[in-house]
Amino acid sequence: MWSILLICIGVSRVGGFVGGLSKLNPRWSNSRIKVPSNLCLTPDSIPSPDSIPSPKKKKLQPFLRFLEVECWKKREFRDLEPVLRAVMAACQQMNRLVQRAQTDDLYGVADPSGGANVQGEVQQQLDVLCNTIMLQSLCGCSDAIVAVASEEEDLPRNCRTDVLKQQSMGSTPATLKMGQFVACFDPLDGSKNIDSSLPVGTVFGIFRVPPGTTADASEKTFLMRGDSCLVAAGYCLYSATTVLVLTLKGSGVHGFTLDPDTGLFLHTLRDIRIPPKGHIYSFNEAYFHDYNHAVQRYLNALKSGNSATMGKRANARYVGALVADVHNILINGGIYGYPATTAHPSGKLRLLYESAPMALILEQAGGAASTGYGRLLDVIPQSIHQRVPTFLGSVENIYEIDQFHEYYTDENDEKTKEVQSIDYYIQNMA
Ligand code: AFP
Repeated sequence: MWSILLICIGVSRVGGFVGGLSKLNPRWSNSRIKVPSNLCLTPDSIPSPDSIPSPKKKKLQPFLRFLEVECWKKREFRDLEPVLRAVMAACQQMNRLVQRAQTDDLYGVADPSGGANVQGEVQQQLDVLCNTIMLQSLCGCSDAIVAVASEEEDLPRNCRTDVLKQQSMGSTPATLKMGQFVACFDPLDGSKNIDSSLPVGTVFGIFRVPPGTTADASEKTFLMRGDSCLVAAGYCLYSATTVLVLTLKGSGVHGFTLDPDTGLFLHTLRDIRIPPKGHIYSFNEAYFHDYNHAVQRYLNALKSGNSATMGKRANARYVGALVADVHNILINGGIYGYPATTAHPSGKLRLLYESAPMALILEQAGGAASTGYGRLLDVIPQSIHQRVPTFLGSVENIYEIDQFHEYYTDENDEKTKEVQSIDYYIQNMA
């Protein structure tokens, strides 16, 4: 009884608040979503979902139509159209899995006896499920992708003979078109976040083997420089909304939000351009004392208001899932960093299926990606699971972190260069 009374009082206050707002702003009184006059809910008075007016839908282009047009415009992407369609369908499936993880008891470790992936990280049930979905979607729809490498797999896998388990055809008949692409992916990045209902994501990159090279599932095939060979990259963020972000090199970066009513990915973010500088920094500061002096100095500059790009407005954000943190930076500007630490001298992020795809997306959106010592997409991988120190973000923020690396070394915490000191830079960059 008391609780019903309290709810009524609370609701009448909310009603009063909304009423007050409508006086301030006529949009509230004209809103299509009316606040019911009797909000003191009893089971009988709860409106059925059908009686709640649905907001007007925007006219947005579906992902598949966008893809059709883009792949028609650029011949070099035509073979990728079925692949990217399948990736979109995979994202829809994985989104459902993520949403159902807790109710359907899908979360938790895959192998309670301690099974870890090749990185030594404990695999979650969802990692394994999403890995299978991505393998099938990249390999199952066409011959374009010859082989795939995943965070969850020790070695690359041949699409035809290993993933689809088709008979090896021996020497390839002349009529059979051989694919020119290989794909790398992290099926469920940040999967530890699932337990606490925080965002997670999927990252993928598609590489075209250089002319004259035959793609196969050998590790050697995958050791390509991102700058010349990474032709498409994307991620899907499962968060407050589910967003698929895609770049086909040279065609900009586009975002598609999953419409929960229709199940379609719709073109909500057209030609995303990252601001030239931003005020958000996204680092795991718990490792501060394990970072090199350049990064420590940089973080101190941000916090003390001495950053050329952020001034006194630096703002920290860290979710602990690369996709979520980088998406935030892509939309609002700033810098994401996973630097080298004493425990991980090359950082934690994997070049081929985390850092390089994100670097391509950032660059195509007008941003930058660096290792602190040079452009990230120039790094030539030595192994498929290679890690790399990673800084992604707005051009000016990335330039600034690179400057700190140039001026401060670990051996000598003093400036190593006298010309253009960091103070000079701070004065001249703004
Ligand atoms: P998991 O996929 O193992 O959860 O790792 C996620 C991740 O690779 C990346 O998404 C995060 O940015 C980063 O690790 C977080 O690592 P820290 O917990 O060390 O900050």
